[in-house]
Formats: sequence, C-alpha cells, structure tokens
Amino acid sequence: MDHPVATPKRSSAAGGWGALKSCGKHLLGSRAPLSGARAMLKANQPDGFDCPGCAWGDPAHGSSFEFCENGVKAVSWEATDKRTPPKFFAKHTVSELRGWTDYALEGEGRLTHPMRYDAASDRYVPTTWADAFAAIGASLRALSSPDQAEFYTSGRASNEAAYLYQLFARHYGTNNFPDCSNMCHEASGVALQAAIGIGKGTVLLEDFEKADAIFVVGQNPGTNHPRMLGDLRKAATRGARVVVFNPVRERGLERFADPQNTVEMLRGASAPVASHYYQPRLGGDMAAFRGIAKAVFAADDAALAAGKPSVLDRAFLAHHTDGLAAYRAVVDATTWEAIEDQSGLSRADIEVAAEVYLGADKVICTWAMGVTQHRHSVATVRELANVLFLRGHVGRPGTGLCPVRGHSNVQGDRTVGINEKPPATLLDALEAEFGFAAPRHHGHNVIAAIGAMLDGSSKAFIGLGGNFARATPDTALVAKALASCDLTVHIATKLNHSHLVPGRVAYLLPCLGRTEIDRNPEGKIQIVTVEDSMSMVHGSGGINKPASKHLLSEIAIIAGMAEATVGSSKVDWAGLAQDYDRIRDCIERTIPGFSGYNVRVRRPRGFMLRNLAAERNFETPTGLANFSADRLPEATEHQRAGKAPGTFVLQTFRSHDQYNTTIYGMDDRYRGVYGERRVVFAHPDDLAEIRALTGDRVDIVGNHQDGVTRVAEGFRLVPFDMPRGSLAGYYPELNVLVPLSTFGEGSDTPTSKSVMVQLRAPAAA
Ligand SMILES: Nc1nc2c(c(=O)[nH]1)N[C@H]1C(S)=C(S)[C@@H](COP(=O)(O)OP(=O)(O)OC[C@H]3O[C@@H](n4cnc5c(=O)[nH]c(N)nc54)[C@H](O)[C@@H]3O)O[C@H]1N2
Ligand SMILES: Nc1nc2c(c(=O)[nH]1)N[C@H]1C(S)=C(S)[C@@H](COP(=O)(O)OP(=O)(O)OC[C@H]3O[C@@H](n4cnc5c(=O)[nH]c(N)nc54)[C@H](O)[C@@H]3O)O[C@H]1N2
Ligand SMILES: [Mo]
Repeated sequence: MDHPVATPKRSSAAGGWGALKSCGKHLLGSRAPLSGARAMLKANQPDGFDCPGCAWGDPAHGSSFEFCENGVKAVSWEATDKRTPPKFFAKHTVSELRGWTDYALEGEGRLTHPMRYDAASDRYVPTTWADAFAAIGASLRALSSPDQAEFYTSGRASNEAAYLYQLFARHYGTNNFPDCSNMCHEASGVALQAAIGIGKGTVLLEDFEKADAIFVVGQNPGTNHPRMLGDLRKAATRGARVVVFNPVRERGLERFADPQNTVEMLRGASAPVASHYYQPRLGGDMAAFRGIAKAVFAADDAALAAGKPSVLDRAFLAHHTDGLAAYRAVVDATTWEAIEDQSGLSRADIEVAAEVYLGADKVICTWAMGVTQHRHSVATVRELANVLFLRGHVGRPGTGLCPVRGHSNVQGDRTVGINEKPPATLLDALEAEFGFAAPRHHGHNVIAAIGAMLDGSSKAFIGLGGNFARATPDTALVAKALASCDLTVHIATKLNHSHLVPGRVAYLLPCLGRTEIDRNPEGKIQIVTVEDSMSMVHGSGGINKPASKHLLSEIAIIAGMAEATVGSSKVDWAGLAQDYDRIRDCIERTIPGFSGYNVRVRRPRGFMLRNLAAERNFETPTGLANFSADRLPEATEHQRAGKAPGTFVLQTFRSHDQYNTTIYGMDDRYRGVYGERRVVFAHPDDLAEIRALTGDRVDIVGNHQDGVTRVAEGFRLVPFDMPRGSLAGYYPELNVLVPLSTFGEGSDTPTSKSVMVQLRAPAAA
C-alpha cells in the first residue's frame, strides 16, 4: 500500500531557475565573477580543488561539471575580491566590531595580514609572521602544563594540515582536540564504532544507483548537500523509494528540478523526490525505527507461522551479528503506544514504512543533524543500524549506513588523528616515527574545553579555522571563556566573532583558502588531500591567485608555531611545510590505509580508504556487527514540553543562504523567507494561539531549569508545516538558547535540535 506525497502547495520545486539565478547573484555579489566562475569549473574536477561546500562524494564516471548552487556560494565567498586589510582594523576597535553581525564581518572580505591584538588601543595591529610565531611559542611554553592549551579544528582543514596540527599538539604534550565534529556527527562515530567496528559509513556513491529504498532521516539535502539531491532524484526516477523522516516539510525533498537538465529547465518541470514523507516529532526517530523493527518482527512471525521463509536475512544474522535476542526482547517490550507517543507517528504509518523496508532487496539509510543533535542520538543511530541489520543491509552492493558528513574534510581530520581519545596504536606509531613521548591520557572535546576555559584550568585556545564562539552553545559564556585565556590564536580566511574576544595575547593569522594556488618557496605548486563521506581520498589544488601576498598556507602556519614552541630536533617542521609529499609520507607510515599515498592521490578520483565493515569484516570486540538493546528514552524534550503548558521544543537548523556561521545572504528560498533571519517557524494552530498572546514578534526564552537565563529577542513568527509543539529557527543566532548543560549521552554533542523554550511578548521598545 503506497502513501504518496501530496503535491506541495508552493508552486516551484527546489533547484531549477531559482538556483541558477541565485548563483549569478552570489558570483556578482562577491565582486569576483570571473575568478569565481573560473573556479567553479574546477570544483571537484580531477585537476581542480575539492569543493569546500560539503562532503558528498564525486561521481566515478565522467568529469561532467557537477552543478551545485551552494557550492557556487562557498567558492565565491572565498574567491571574493573584497579585503579586510590593516587599515580596516585601524578604523574599528574590537569592541565596536563586536556589535556587527556575522554577515557584516565576513562581508568585509578576506584577511590579508597577520595581526596582533593591542589591548591599549583595543585594535588588531599588523605584525610579522616571525614575531607572531615567536610570541605564540613563548606563551605556550610559559603554561604550567600542555593540557592548559586547547587545539580546536574546524572540518575544512586538509589531511596534511590536520596531521601536522595533531603532531604539533601531541609533541607539545596534549590530546586536547576539541573539534567541530563534537557538535556534528560525533554520535554517528560513537554509535557506528560500537555497532560495526568503524566510526564511518559503509556506502559508496555507486550504491545509490543500486538501492531499492533510501531512508533519509533528519537531513535537508536540498540546502546542505545539494549534489546528494541529484543522486536521490535519479534513484527516485528509476523507481527506488525515497522515504523521508523529517518533522519539517523541506521542499528540496519533495520536488527537485535539476539545473543540469536542459530539457527539464526549459519545460519548468521537476520530479518528485520523496515517495513517502513522515513528519516525526523532534527526537522521535528512535521510536519510529523501533516501530519499523516491531512491524518487521511481526511480519517474520507471520511468515514463519504460515510455513513461509523468514523475511529476515537469517544467514547474515547468524554469521555476522551478535545480540539479536536481546534486541528482539527490547523491541517486544516497547509498546506501540510508547512508539506512537514519542514519534508522533501512527502505527499505521509506521507499518507502511516497514512495508517499504520489507519490499526492498537493497536499502540505504542516510542521516545528519536531525538525528545527531539530541540527548539520545547515539542510541538512535544504533537503532538505525539495528533495523538495517535485520535484512542484511550492510556490506552488500546497494545497501548500507550513510552518515552524511558536514564540513568537507571533517571525516579526514579524524582519520589523520584529530581525536581527543586517540587509540594507542596511533600514539605508538607517532612515537616510533618521530621519537617523542606522546601524551597517553585523554584530552578535551568541545564541552570539556569550554568547561576548562571557564574554570581557569585551560589558558590557551588555538583555532584551526572555524568560529568557535558562534558555533558552540551559550554564546555569552563561551565568549567569556575565550576572553579569559592568556593566549588566543585564530587561523582564518575571514573575520568572525571568535576573533573579537581576544585573550591577553591574541593573534589573527590569515591563511590561503582551498581555491588558491599554494606554492612553496621554490615555486612548486602544492596539493592537499581530503576524504569525503564515502571514504574516498582525493587531491585538491587551488587555481586562483592568493588573496594577499602575505598569506601563508595553514600548513606553513602550523609549522611556524610548532617550530617556535617545540623546536625542530625531532620533527623537521620547515622541511615538511616545504613539500607536502613529505607530510603524506609521514601519514603513510603512521596511519593505516595510506600505502602509496602520493601516487594514489594523484589518480583522477583518488582512492578509497579500506572500510572493513563494508566487506562485512567487523572490527568490534566480538568480531561481529552488534545489535544494541537500548530502551526508548523515558521522555524526549518534545514529550516533556507537551506536558508543560506554554513550553515548546525548538530545533536550530540552517537556512538556504548560510554555511554554518557564515551567512551568505538573508533569504531562505525553499522555506519562503526573504530578507531576514530573525524568524521562528511554528505550526499554524500553535501560531494562532501564540499570536493571540504575544502578537507577531516574540522573545524566545530558554526553559532548561539549570539556573541560567537565556533570551533571544524579537523573532517574527512564520507558519510552517511541522508538528505541533515544536519550533524551528536559525543557528547561529539561536545559540544563545542552546544550553551547555545538556548534551548527547555518549557523544557530548550539544542538543541543538531539542531546546526547551517558552515564548513571550517582546518587552515594549
Ligand atoms: N549550504 C550549506 N551546506 C552545508 C552546511 C551549511 O551550513 N550550508 N553545513 C555543513 C555541515 S557542517 C553539516 S553538519 C551539514 C548539515 O546538514 P543537515 O543535517 O541537513 O543540517 P540542518 O540544517 O541542521 O538540518 C537538519 C534537518 O533535520 C531536520 N530535523 C531536526 N530535528 C529532527 C529530528 O528530531 N528528527 C528528524 N527526522 N529530523 C529532524 C530539520 O527539520 C532539518 O531538515 O551540512 C553541511 N553542508
Ligand atoms: N545551534 C546549532 N549549533 C551548531 C549546529 C547546529 O545545527 N545548531 N551545527 C554544528 C555543526 S554541525 C558544526 S560542523 C559546527 C561548525 O563550527 P565551525 O566549523 O567552527 O564553524 P564554521 O561556521 O564552519 O566556520 C567558519 C569560519 O571558518 C573560517 N574559514 C573558512 N574557510 C577557511 C579555511 O579554508 N581555512 C581556515 N583556517 N579557516 C577558514 C572563516 O574565518 C569562517 O568565519 O557548528 C555547530 N553548531
Ligand atoms: Mo557539521
């Protein structure tokens, strides 16, 4: 029995002419139409750079230009000809700049000179690279323990930069590696490691061409992984079922017009993507998938009772998995009533999803932040894996688990050692290769790093990219944490709010972006490498002229800081920075899977890191894929909010015009919002009630009962197709409401998708 999606009322599909128009606007708006357009032609090409937009894989065949509106925005953002030179900083004090929006700060363009914060004038002033490195080295050496320093990584850093960075920090003596991944897919890594013995997905891009059903859970690919939408659409067109779980009706998942398809563009046609669209409550996915499992077990019991073959993959379950009996017991013990209440979906609807699952020979399940940013995210990802195990949908063509990564190299950074809990094998390998004693005790993740800065036990923060102050919860507290440091260092391409809460000694170090040519002192062009969501490692070389002649590569900056801090007796930092092939050789000798790195990475599509789980070789302690047997949470935030009158649960997501804390523009075209970001989406019936009490604008007030007052003021209410009792709005503006005190069990990820709030009328102006 099918359950087709109703034709959306909004007239136009995602993609299409709107996307093309928007691209033109962004290329022109960045005032770099030529270099931006030329750069776009080289994005994700064998001889070009890896698109900094997202971590979706590249097609195996053809070098056809893969069009992506948001890739254009990411590239033109970097290839802008606007600059933020020293004279800009001479004009504006840091206190004044703190009053600017994220949009306005980055709108000033690329940073051009290394800058030092001068407290007396409250300004950043130009400095030299040599002075900056010397001062940073001196400050780090002055700390009483290396564990007083935090080494943050944002997931855009290349394998080479990330490897050198972890080498520097470990040589210096700490495993403090807070990482954007702690706020992102940490739950996926933790859950998959336990379930299948590797914290990564098992799917290749080719599998999307073979799957019969693709479950897309808690993800908005139309905005955040537009190239994935093309693959989903192709699958839908050849008849595969695309089953969406998302509380919000996201237009890109409903219909998509492919901007690369001329006929479609001229006809104004578009194709449906989702065959089934379920709108669970926030945090209701574990319950929904538990319901699918319940229906699958019931179907199996019925088949066996009728003397028919089992609907489960009994051979896979017997030879490759552990824990089925305990899982079955916990599924049996979970009532339909609990499942319906927590998921917000009816038993009948869930049974339809189970029929799709049972009717498919090959199933893929993808997910992203809608799954990973809750308290019970690890248990939820395990439940997705449980359900796929039942019919052997791991390690077979056309099947698998697919956490869709965020930053373009967040997966690679982990692979090469950005990990606060490093395995002993990595530390042993580093010691054998370089001859220093690597620290053995675990370090800080994001939540721990913030806590340590706040209580004074950490005194230095180094940021390899990113925007720590805006990406993390409780914005004001994190700003206080950074400002209380003895040393803050930010390696960045554009100015952001993290740079405006300087420590006692503070440096802002501008680096080359991925689109720019990186030459070593002898003039040789260097390439870096990245790993995508499908474990493919490939090269990336810039083609644009650097934004300023004073820029250094991230690698050169890390090498400079390292040499000034720990000296060169064990590691030849300058030599490594001079030729990245040498860094790759070190990676090859110390990290498994990189044999022949320098040769293989120069092949057109790079190479795939061996993923044993994809071969049904599960490196868990049991040597088997492990079922989990977690109970559903007692109550999700949505359920708790439902019981407290006037309380809502808020999710913070991305608009179509942003890249994390980088705001490209004020529109969210697919959701019909233009010219503003201070909006909050609500169900029309809730909206009517709220409006009656508050009017059109509201203040959103945190309701976490942890003693902290949190308010986001003056948000306009927008009606949207989503479950009652929930709200949605944009990150990073709403991070003032996300509490540091609530985080994922086993993942420590802030619960950005289930924030308890109340609404009130704005205080009269
Ligand atoms: N253009 C662009 N591309 C990006 C980024 C960007 O900001 N801009 N960011 C990059 C990064 S770092 C990441 S991690 C990814 C993020 O990619 P996504 O995970 O797609 O990012 P979000 O915008 O947070 O969207 C979350 C989606 O999950 C849904 N959701 C929220 N809560 C729940 C829930 O409880 N259950 C279910 N089933 N759904 C839920 C929301 O309605 C929304 O559609 O994108 C990457 N790519
Ligand atoms: N409430 C809420 N909070 C969230 C999320 C959410 O969904 N809701 N999502 C979380 C997620 S998934 C993530 S990944 C984090 C993101 O957290 P981060 O990775 O810390 O943040 P970004 O906004 O991606 O970082 C943008 C900055 O990176 C710098 N930059 C850009 N390109 C380069 C480069 O090539 N090199 C260097 N060195 N710097 C560069 C620029 O200065 C830019 O200002 O935020 C998390 N925070
Ligand atoms: Mo992310």
